Amino acid sequence: MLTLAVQKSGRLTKKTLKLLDECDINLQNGEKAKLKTRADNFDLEILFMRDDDIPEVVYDEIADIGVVGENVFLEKNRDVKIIKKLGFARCRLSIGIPKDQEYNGIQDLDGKKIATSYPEILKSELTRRNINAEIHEVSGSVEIAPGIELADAVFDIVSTGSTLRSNGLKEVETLSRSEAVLIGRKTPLGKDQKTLDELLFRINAVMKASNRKYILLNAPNESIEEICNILPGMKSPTVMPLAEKGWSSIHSVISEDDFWKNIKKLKELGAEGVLTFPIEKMIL
Ligand code: PRT
Ligand code: ZN
Repeated sequence: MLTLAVQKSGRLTKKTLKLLDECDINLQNGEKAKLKTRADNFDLEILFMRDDDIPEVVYDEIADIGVVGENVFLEKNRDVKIIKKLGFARCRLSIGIPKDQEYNGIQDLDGKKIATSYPEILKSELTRRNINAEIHEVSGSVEIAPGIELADAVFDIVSTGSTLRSNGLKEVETLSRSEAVLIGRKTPLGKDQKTLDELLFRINAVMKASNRKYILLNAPNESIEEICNILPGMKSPTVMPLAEKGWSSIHSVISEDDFWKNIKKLKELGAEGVLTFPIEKMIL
């Protein structure tokens, strides 16, 4: 059976379980499962644990695959591989300094003391940029370090920036970015490889569909060609005559971005009764 390690309780948990649900994989006990659970309808076992332990258990072959932030994958530096980027839990890893302090560029960090929970990532990013700074490892509450004179700067995960701001810091440099990734061991999976391939096929179908909508509208026949150019769909749009003469119904697939970019133009072309629906899965 394929074994997947999932964060027990944190920023990755809900979205990982939602992704499995969208792949139509039903877990016994669902979100109430504590340490481990199995899928009812898929050859998959789930182990719940702290995200920091996931690269290690995948390396040790206790789990075959796992979901972690790319930052944890990089920091733990275990001999495991990224199988797929999953597109959620996006964040950046940035340098923050006291907000009143002047900053003219990365060379200002030379000789400074930087507090972080990600010393390995910071070390490699600074080396890559030829900066020599002292790295001070802390396990949590990184942002308070400059305030208590433990460090001159911090290197931490930033999403909205509000944690930095509320600690009197400003974000001055992004050194790395992260999103949730599916990791796996490098050694062969044997017969479980087939299950992983099936899981990846489903994940791809769900991810492709995730920012797309099914769009349906009515249009005067003379606009069909121009509207079809705006809505190319997967192969080409479906065009069906309406009961009312001179009008057709057009069905297609559109990204959320393109929908908002083009809706005014579609209206100008005479489109009426525009409806959009979420798409669950998309296989090209
Ligand atoms: O308990 P366990 O060890 O399993 O969890 P954890 O506390 O180590 O991790 P968790 O659940 O906080 O985050 C899991 C993963 O989510 C991280 O490894 C990142 O890959 C990703 N992620 C995405 C984030 C954030 N966004 C995020 N904003 N992880 C942490 N933060 C924290 C950050 O540390 C800082 O304190 O949020 C604060 C910054 O947020 P803003 O919005 O104020 O800028
Ligand atoms: Zn953690």
